[in-house]
Amino acid sequence: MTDEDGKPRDKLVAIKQAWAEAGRLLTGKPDPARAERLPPGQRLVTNWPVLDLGVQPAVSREDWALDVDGAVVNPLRWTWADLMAQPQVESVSDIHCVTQWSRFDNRWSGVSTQHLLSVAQPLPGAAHVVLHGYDGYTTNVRLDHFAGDDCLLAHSHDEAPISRVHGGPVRVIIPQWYLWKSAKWLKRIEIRRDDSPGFWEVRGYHNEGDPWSEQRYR
Ligand SMILES: Nc1nc2c(c(=O)[nH]1)N[C@H]1C(S)=C(S)[C@@H](COP(=O)(O)O)O[C@H]1N2
Ligand SMILES: [Mo]
Repeated sequence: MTDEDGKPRDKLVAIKQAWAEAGRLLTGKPDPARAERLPPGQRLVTNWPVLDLGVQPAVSREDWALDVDGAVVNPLRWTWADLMAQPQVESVSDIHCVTQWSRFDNRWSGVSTQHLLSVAQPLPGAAHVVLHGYDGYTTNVRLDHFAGDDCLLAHSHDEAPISRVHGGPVRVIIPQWYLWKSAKWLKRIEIRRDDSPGFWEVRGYHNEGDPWSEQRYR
């Protein structure tokens, strides 16, 4: 394939190839509801769009700290060194953004939310989480969803430090939901008994955000 200039349309080819590879997984997925790897209404991209509120805080590793507070036995503050001293995990997952792009096979490394919760120890009755970014962004997620197997506090993407525009030094990754739940520039994790809708959730977005059932808007 060529464009008007007669050059190969590398990008289009790569996208189509990725589509074909996704199709190849049709028989490999145990869950018939997940036979398609691309959720309804999504299109596959091979770049990585940047979305935020227009503020991209510059937080160095030295200045970064994470507070975990609220309904926990052990409120804590982790510096960068503290985070790196925790057990590290890797997890590969797909990104689905509510603005209709999806990106396959993102390799994240960092600390699992399950480990974080084992240290902080939510109190009986704790059921909700609010994630706070250095830019003032917030998003809410149910505690049991936040504790999903593939959820993590990520510092690296495809073996490189997460860049500032994508939420470095540390962002949350919750693969199960649309990407707006994956707070960038993570500053604070607030564990709560009651729910408290975040920035987009109070502006008409769904309280959960399952891409497979298109939980885009409330
Ligand atoms: N702190 C913070 N986290 C955020 C946002 C934001 O504005 N601030 N935007 C959310 C939205 S709406 C999306 S789609 C994703 C975009 O992540 P990306 O820029 O790495 O693609 O980040 C989410 N996390
Ligand atoms: Mo978004």
